[in-house]
Amino acid sequence: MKMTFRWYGEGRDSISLKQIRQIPGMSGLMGVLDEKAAGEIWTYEECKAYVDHVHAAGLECEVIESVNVHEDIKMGLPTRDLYIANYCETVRNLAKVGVKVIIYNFMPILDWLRTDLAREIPEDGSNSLYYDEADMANLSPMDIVRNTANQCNGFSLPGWEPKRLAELEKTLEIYKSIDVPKLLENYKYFLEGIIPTCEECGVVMACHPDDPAWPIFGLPRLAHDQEGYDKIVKLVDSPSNTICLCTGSLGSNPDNDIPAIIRHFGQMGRIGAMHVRNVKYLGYRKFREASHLSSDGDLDMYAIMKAIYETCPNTYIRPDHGRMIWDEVGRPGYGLYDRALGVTYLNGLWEAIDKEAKTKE
Ligand code: DNO
Repeated sequence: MKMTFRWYGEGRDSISLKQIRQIPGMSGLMGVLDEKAAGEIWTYEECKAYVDHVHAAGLECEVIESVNVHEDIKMGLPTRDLYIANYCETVRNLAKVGVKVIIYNFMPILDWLRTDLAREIPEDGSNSLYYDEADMANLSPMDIVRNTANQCNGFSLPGWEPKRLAELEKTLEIYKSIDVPKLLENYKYFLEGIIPTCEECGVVMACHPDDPAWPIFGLPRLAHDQEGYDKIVKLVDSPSNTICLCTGSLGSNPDNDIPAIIRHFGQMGRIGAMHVRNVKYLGYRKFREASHLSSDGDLDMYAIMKAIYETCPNTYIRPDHGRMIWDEVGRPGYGLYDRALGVTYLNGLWEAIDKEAKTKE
C-alpha cells in the first residue's frame, strides 16, 4: 500500500508540500492540475513542471486525480472524438513524467455533491460535509451549484468548475434523452478510445464512484454499487480499466458492503487506487462525514484495511474528506489536521494487520 495525499497545487491549497511530507508514512500525492478545464490537453511542460515541483519537495507523484471527462463525451456528441484525442494526449504526457494511475469519474454534470459543506457535529463542535436528500427536494441543480460555491471558503472544488456549470441548464436538458444504457454505451466508446493509449504507456485509469451512491436530479449514473462497477470493468476488459474505490462514496449507501466490494474487485486486479474514509448514517439518504476512526462512523475501517491487505496490497490509498477541526480554515473536506490524523490511524491499522499476518506465516 502506498499512502498518498490530495494536493491542489501552489497557491490553490491551504496546505504546503512540506506539511504533507512531514506526515508519517507519506509516500506522495494524488495530484491535480486544478486550473485545467475538462477537455483541455495537459501539456507535457505543465505536467513536468508540476511533477518536478512535487519531487523537489521529497514526494512522489504517481497518481493524478480529476482529469475530468468532457461532458460531450458523456453525452455522446459528435465533438467527443476531439476530446477523446485530447484525453489520450494528456495520458501520454502524464505517463512521460512518471504518472501510473489516473483517477477520473463518469458522473453526468456534477461530481460529488453535498447539501451542507460545514455541518457542525454536535458531539465535538467540529464540522464536516453533510447530505440530506430531503433538503434536495427544495433545491434546483442551480441552487446546489450556488450554495456549494458560496461555502467553499474561496477555494475551487474538484468537479465544480464554474465554466462547465454555467451551461448547466442546457446540459440538463440534453440529459433528458440519455438513459443508463445510453450512458454506458457512451462510456464504452470513451474507454475504447483511450484504453489502448493507456496500455501503450503503462497507465491505469481508475473510475471514482458516484457520490452520493445513487442517482440525483433524475440524471443517469453508473458507478454506485458492485453491479454497476461489474459492468464498467467489462466495458473494456483490460488491466488498465480499473476503479478508484472510494469507501465513503460507495458507503453513503448502507446496502453496499464495502469490504466485500474491495475483495471482489481486488481479487480481479481491478482496483487502481482507493480513497479511504468513514461516513455516519443519519437516516434514509442522510449522512455526514466522520473522522476516519471506525467507532466515529458506520464503516468498519479495520475490515476495509484488511480487505485491501489481502486482495490489493500494492494499491495507492489516501485519506479523504477530513472534518474541519482545531479552527482550521481551508477547502471543505481538504484541511490538513483531520486527514493527517486519518493517515496515522490507517497506517496503524495496516501495521497491526501486517504484523499479525506475518506472525501466522
Ligand atoms: C471528492 C473527490 C472526487 C474525485 C473525482 C475524480 O472529494 O474524491 O472529486 O476526485 O470524482 O474525478
